[in-house]
Amino acid sequence: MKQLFDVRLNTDDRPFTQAELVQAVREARVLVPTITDRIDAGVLAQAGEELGLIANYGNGTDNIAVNAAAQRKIAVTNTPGVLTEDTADLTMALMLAVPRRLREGLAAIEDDAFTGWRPTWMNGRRVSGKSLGIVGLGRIGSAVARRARAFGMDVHYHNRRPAAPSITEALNATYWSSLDQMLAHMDIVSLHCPQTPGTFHLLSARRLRLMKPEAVLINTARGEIVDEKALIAQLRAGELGGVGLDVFEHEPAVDEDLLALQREGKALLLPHMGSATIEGRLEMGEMVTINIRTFLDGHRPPHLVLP
Ligand code: 8YV
Repeated sequence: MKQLFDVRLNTDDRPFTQAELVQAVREARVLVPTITDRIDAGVLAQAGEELGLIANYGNGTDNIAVNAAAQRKIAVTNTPGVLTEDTADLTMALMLAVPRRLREGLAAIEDDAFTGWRPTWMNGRRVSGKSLGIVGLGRIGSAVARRARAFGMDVHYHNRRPAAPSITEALNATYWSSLDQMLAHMDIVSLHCPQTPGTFHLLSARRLRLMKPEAVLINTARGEIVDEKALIAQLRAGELGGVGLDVFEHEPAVDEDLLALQREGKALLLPHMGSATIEGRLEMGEMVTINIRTFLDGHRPPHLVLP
């Protein structure tokens, strides 16, 4: 970017304050935020005449008021595709680690508590032969489904509309038009929908209670999709088998109760690292650069996000 544009970089590896963001949108022609930068309608209202593009370094654009940007004729782009496989890999890691009690196993080694093999020692739950319910069979959901098939799981999914047969046939995926019905029948549920006003607390207290008591929930999408307090209550009551979370409702804050549940082996928590690979970050940067270059050259950027 330094070679191509006149850039001002945030080199501190800490998010801008809202005041610093306002300063940036007043002066810049292109803004490159990450998920930690909240470009809300208030920030956009203070944007200078020059600001024409918000080139998000990330796939999800829930950190940006896309409608407000469109009203001000500011284009928004994202980085789809390049973090799909990495996020699916990390989802799979959680999907194996939670039922097979990886964290407890590690803790046993670290605490010098391994005194010898026992037939009842560290018994978890098998994943092969189990039904996996994917909420949101998009790019990442499909990549998770492909992996899950290789691990012998039966793939089910809920979308607002059935996905194309070209996607679902190879996965042998069963469509559930009712999320409630699907939740009630799954052994493992994995969330892959975007965060929108419509998916806020999609997994509400009522829906969480529909899940089987031994079921496992995996969330590598967005924390706000799950009612975290209700999830904690459900786990506490022993009415859910376990949870693997890479995202949190009040990120970066991690609820104390979740940490306690992790110590008890009912939760496995990671710090939003689903897409964190060197390769992925470089490809995201290249995609951002292409979006900016095309925009500045007067073309339609390839990864426009529509309101
Ligand atoms: C990104 C993500 O790294 O792209 C997304 O939607 O959730 C992350 O994995 C982050 O958004 C960077 O801005």
